[in-house]
Amino acid sequence: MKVIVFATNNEHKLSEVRQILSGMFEVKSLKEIGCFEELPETHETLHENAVQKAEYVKEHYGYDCFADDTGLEVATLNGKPGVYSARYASISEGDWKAKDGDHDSEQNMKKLLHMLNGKENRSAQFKTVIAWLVGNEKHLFEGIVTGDITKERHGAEGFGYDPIFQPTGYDVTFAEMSAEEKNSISHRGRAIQKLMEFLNK
Ligand code: ITT
Repeated sequence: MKVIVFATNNEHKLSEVRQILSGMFEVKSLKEIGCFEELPETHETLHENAVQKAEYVKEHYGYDCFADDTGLEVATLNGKPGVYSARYASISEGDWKAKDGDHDSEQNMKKLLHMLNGKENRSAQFKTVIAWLVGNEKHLFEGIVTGDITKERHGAEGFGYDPIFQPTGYDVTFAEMSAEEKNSISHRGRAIQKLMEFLNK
């Protein structure tokens, strides 16, 4: 089986992507190649950040690899938190006072529910951009799923903002779905689907 490195420090993403690509690729984690550092993610777009993470691993560790950058874009907040989704709660805004630390999903959801308090329009979309760096080639794949931000958390599956994201056409959140069900319709699942169509050409 072909070996590919997934340039992520997010264990949840790793297990989702391993499940989707199982039987096709052996997906190695950063730990498995001896990379224990935070990857740089300094740009203003998902595309640039995905490329930056994958290029960093390819340049420093020499493996073919891919990276995923994901954002939750909320219509009434002009697309925020978007590229800042991982550290949304650590940004002061309106009467929200910054909390310490990145990647605190509980605080990130708390802030988002706070920012949407009293708003009628709760529509949002998850967007994933995958940067695929193999040999000398670089390819980008994008996946989107639309939905609504619920008023309260529901469910315990998944990760990140899943307990407050209800995809269009469903009456449950991502956190109330099995991993397989989420993968079959999610932003990440769709981006990987496009990647697989490309690979099968
Ligand atoms: P890497 O950069 O190491 O891949 P990360 O967790 O920093 O991991 P992102 O910057 O892409 O990844 O993620 C942005 C935020 O969006 C982060 O807080 C995640 O928890 C959240 N997120 C990403 N994918 C998600 C999903 O499928 N469901 C819910 N939340 C998600």
